[in-house]
Amino acid sequence: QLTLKERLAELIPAEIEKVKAIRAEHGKKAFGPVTVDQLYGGMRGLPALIWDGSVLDPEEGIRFRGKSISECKELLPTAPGGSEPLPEGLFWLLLTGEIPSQEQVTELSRDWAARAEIPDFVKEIIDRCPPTLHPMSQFSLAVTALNHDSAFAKAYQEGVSKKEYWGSTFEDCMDLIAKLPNIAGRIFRNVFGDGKLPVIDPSKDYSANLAALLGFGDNEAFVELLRLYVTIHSDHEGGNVSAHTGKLVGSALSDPFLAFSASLNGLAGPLHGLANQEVLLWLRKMQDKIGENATDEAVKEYVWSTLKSGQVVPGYGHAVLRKTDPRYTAQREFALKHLPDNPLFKLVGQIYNIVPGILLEAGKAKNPWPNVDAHSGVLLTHYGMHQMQFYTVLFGVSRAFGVASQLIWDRALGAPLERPKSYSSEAIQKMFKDR
Ligand code: NMX
Ligand code: MLT
Repeated sequence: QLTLKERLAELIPAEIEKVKAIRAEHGKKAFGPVTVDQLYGGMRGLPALIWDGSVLDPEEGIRFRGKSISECKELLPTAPGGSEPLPEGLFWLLLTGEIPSQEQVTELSRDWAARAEIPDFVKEIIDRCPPTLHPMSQFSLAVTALNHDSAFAKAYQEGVSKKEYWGSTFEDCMDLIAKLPNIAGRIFRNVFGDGKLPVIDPSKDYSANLAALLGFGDNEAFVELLRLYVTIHSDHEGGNVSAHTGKLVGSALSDPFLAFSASLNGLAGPLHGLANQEVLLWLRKMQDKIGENATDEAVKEYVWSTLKSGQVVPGYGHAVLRKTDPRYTAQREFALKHLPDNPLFKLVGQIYNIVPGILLEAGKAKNPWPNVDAHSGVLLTHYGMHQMQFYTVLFGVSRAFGVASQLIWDRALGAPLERPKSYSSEAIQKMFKDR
């Protein structure tokens, strides 16, 4: 059985030829006009990036290498006795477009466990952060510091040929993913707990080790949740803030640690990954204000008060999606199976029946339906992870899978420095003066 790196090495030459052929045949063809509104409007819908791991359809949601979440759940290997997909398999799929065997996935778990240790100075950096520093800032600091041992940065300094960039990028990406559980576990322990951290167990899969480092190793349902969580949060095509940032920074040949720490800084924003923290805070505030088991009328009033005070309803809306996020649905299915009577889960369901109507009536949001963040916190808190400020760290661990996959392909395909053109408002006025 081939290792992931061996399989990639086989796939790369044909992919380089494929891209050459696409460019030769279609390189000068236009997607259509670019409007001034797109420049002012956050580039919505602007075709600007190549991203192979996943594509997002506004109606249907995400497909990883052409496979929907349900198909991934059906096809990807699971843990013995488990039913959720192993993120190891998803990583293989993102990189190769192929479904790995059980042995290949087990080998990946072992490889990541072997690479999991973090340098002492990185431990010290995390330990010296005040517990009041947001876990996402600590996360980003630690990932940046991993650049100390970057194989790509070293190879580049030694004058490696462009054709060989992908090999050391692959090693860095594997190291990056492998070290995230130890970083996340250390931040969690320092900020919210105490005691010793367990060591990574090479006989366990990635999510089982991550759960153990967070203090939930004995809870098999939580481990299953993490398998699903990491899988569905891994990738959401290339234009979202964290993915695009990682690709952009990587295009300067900054190594994967520098590129991914930049992704994390984007993910830490409340309109992006921090929304999972914001959702739970909002739900708790709602319960404080109107009590548990509140009537629909009271919930409606609370939602309106959020909007009227100029805030967004966290967990609702999306820049691309125009229907309920299938990642929300996947988490709902998990909840129906494992925690159907949880009061907060019931509240999330109640809100689902109320918020879209209100957002439509308010008339601004283009998509009134829930996104992934509307559901994730409820599942985590059900199992005892009440520390909302940590939630986005778990999103970050997951997002590394998608960003890393594309960084490897970008270096394999010789993706150039990203450098789009910007315009001043004055230049736009001049340009369209008589048109
Ligand atoms: N609550 C209130 N207003 C909203 C919401 C919402 N959930 N969603 C969109 N709007 C408003 C938006 O603020 C904008 O207002 P204005 O014209 O005053 O600037 C207007 O509706 C049009 O926005 P859209 O074009 O629908 O959305 P856009 O593509 O600009 O932004 C989000 C997408 C996701 C940033 C936006 O829907 C939002 O702020 N949602 C709440 C935060 C959230 O859940 N973010 C997580 C997204 C998923 N993730 O993990 O990254
Ligand atoms: C994501 O997973 O990155 C979010 O849904 C945001 C996006 O796709 O823009």
